[in-house]
Amino acid sequence: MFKILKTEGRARRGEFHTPHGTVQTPVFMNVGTSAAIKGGVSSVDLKDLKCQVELCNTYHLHLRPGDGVVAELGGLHKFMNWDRPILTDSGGFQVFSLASIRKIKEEGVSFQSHIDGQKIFMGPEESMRIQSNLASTIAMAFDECADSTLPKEYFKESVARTERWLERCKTELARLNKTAINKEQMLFGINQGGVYDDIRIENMKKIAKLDLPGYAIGGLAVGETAEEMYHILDVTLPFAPENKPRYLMGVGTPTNIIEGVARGIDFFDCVMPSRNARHGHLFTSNGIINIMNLKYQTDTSPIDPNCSCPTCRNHSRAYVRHLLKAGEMLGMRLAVIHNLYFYNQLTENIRTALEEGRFEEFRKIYSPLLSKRI
Ligand code: PRF
Ligand code: ZN
Repeated sequence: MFKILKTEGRARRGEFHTPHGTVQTPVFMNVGTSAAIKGGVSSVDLKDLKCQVELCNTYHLHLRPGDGVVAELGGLHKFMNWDRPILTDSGGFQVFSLASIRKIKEEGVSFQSHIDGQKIFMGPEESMRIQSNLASTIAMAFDECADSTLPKEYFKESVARTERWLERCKTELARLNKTAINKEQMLFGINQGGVYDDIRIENMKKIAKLDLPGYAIGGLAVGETAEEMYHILDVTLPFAPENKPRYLMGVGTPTNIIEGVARGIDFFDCVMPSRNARHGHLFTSNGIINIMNLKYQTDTSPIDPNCSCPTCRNHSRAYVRHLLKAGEMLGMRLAVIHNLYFYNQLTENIRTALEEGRFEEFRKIYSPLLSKRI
């Protein structure tokens, strides 16, 4: 299902074949938490933004509108009118970051909804049932993304439990797939272990044996330094199956993406392009600009003269700045469109560089440049 077309050092240029079409990797997945990209960007817009995969969240869609409702409507693809691959995150991370947690037990996690406070229980089986109802292309394993400042003893216990949860996810999804909307739904495992090399490596060795269609690295970009994150990738990825895609969850800046690719990562996702856009932080080929800055008030040039996105093709910095300042919905939409296009274009440029054997050269120029505030 995953075909590596070319490599350069540890970096890979690949193709991931799914029932919803082929994904060209390295790829950036666009985050549509509640089946919507924040900033008023529709699934129709996403095609103009070169988006290949949309990511949705189990936790949010379970609370609203309810995965039963989505199943009744034929699954997420029909619901959103998006025919390309969809990846659903398992709820693990969102439960730990958004809900107020009551208790983590062997069976799963009890917590209170961040919307109305109702008491909910989610474990591996519940997460798989919800994701099966959502009928995404790729379901993520139910994991615990523990706080990286917790002691090693805690991680040992937590990772062992997440390993047992992964086996339960695999069993439950295989059972559900027999009668599901999407009978070919895939399960990706998630590596955890904080910043502890030995826990990360042992965990990766163990989960690699389950022969899943893909593997994610979770629990990073949660407060550790970029150097610590790169180090974990350096030591852990050699134990991930070579012929399966690797996904670095919730990462990151353009620099993090280039450095992740250099270490063998194939999939990325991050809220950064949409979140930053809403605050006027816009990515360009020279670094990050703050469009709210007074110097852009009468600037008639596009956000990035090298960008071919619908915003840059049609509107000036001065106009986008005015809209954001005035709190117009359109400002947010135009800014998000630009930033998402930038991320999708970045990964396309990385793919081209890999194809042409000049990724290291690309990395040298752009890794220090693209995440700098200018
Ligand atoms: N686990 C899951 N989703 C995630 C993460 C994780 O560790 C992260 C960590 N950066 C982002 N999204 N299930
Ligand atoms: Zn643009």
